Amino acid sequence: MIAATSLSIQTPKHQEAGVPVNVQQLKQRYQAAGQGHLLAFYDDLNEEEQKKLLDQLETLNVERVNRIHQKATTCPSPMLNNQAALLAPLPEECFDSILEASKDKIQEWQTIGLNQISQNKVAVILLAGGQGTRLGSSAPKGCYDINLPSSKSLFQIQAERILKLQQLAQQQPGAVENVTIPWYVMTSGPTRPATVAYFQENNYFGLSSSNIVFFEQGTLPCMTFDGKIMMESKSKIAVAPDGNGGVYAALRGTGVLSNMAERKIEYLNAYCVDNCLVRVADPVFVGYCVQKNADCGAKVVRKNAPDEPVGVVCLRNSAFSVVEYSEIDEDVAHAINPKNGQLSFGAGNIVNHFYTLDFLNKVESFEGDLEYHIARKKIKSLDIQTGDVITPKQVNGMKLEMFVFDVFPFTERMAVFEVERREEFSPLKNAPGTGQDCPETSRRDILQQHVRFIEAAGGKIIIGEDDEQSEGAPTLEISPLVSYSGEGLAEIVAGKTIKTPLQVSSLDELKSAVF
Ligand code: UD2
Repeated sequence: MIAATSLSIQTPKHQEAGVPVNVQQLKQRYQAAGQGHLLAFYDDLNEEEQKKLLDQLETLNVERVNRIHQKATTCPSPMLNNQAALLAPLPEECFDSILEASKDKIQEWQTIGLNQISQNKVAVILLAGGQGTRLGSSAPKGCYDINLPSSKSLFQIQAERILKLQQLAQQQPGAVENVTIPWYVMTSGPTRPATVAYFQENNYFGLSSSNIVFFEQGTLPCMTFDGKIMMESKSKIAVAPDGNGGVYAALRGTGVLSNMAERKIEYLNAYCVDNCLVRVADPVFVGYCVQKNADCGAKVVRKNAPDEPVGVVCLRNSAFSVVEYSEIDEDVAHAINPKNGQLSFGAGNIVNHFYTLDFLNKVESFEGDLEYHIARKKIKSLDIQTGDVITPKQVNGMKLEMFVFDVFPFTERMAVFEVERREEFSPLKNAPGTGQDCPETSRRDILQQHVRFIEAAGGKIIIGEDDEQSEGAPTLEISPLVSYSGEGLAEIVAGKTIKTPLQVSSLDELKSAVF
């Protein structure tokens, strides 16, 4: 088994050359940058700790960090100015909705997408660097078992959807010999080891490991509100992943963009790891964006409440933007369109984006204009006065992060595609038992979808007396290896009946289950 490729941000030249760091120069540089406190305990450290700290300080661009902090904490740039006056809902003509599209139109988009996949022009970027803090799990979110009858994790479900989609595209007329959808998995420092190990332990879920590339996003120092870089210990700067918007620098810095170019990839689908219903590399979405000649695309669902924790896709200063739920003004979130009584700002972002590779290559040219968002956090850190590590009870600092959708104002042709919530969006954000966006709602939404798959294919469901129907959903699980989005079932189930509980892992199993 060829190991999957693992790409990391290239280390600075001097470290490769083993050139010793000039401590005095470094001290002067950090004092000049107002961050001299980072070396306050240098003389207390042993040799190994001193080297670890110096490597961090040498690698860190402290002047850039100061600029970022300065920019993020002074008057917000227009890009982050969420004043209602600057915002406008998406004009009707700016997006299409699968809810209003004809079957023929959807079929047309799907065929365009499947054709692109059949020519090996489509790849996937999985944003998997987030830590499942709210979920209460220390493992990477993709490893999470939402308690399906199969006990499949989110990573496995997504891998099997890729496998099935490769097979569907392989059947397209003129398909290349070995249709593959390369899977670029972005991790952060904290999620990388466990993610790579999980894929290896599971033999890449049946995918060819040569088409799986792990790459790591960057980090940024945690900072106090007055701009001091925080320390985790006397020899270590406190850092945090730089947000899912770190994907662009990571794609470039780790060589992933070159890897995509070598594979002649033209279109990318980037998605959020924690959405159990995600249609990975969705041919309908890809086809829609390709037909619109879009350079960027975003899937949205209708917000179900003003305070739903999703960003809203809208116009800010007449440019496509997303206003994050943590930054939206109350009056904007609650604004109602008098024409239809719906939320004016109701296009909910679901972190499912389309890009052309050309556009991703252009991001570097405007990257300096991208903003950092401030997340106010309680950060375990070193008290510089006493040298003790403190676990704060109050918010005591900030993490600076970039948001993946902050490139949208720079697009030339943005496509926004509304999809059906119950078919495509059920995020896993909260711990078990919370009742919303939690493992139970994820399980319920997948099982209810599989019941709809069978009924749409002309089958009938009988709920068996021993089906506990937890979360109110009949226990019917259909593996993605059997069907990607409900296709290919009619010839087996039309006019037939299925009794739950049932877990279907192959078409043969489905054939033997119907009566
Ligand atoms: C995200 C969206 C929000 C809405 C919501 C729906 C952003 C910035 N916000 O909010 O608009 O769509 O999801 O579920 O996208 N991630 C990384 N590296 C990081 C941080 C996050 O890869 O440093 C990944 C994370 O693994 C996940 C995705 O980005 O796949 C979204 O991250 P989140 O779940 O922390 O974002 P959330 O729920 O605050």
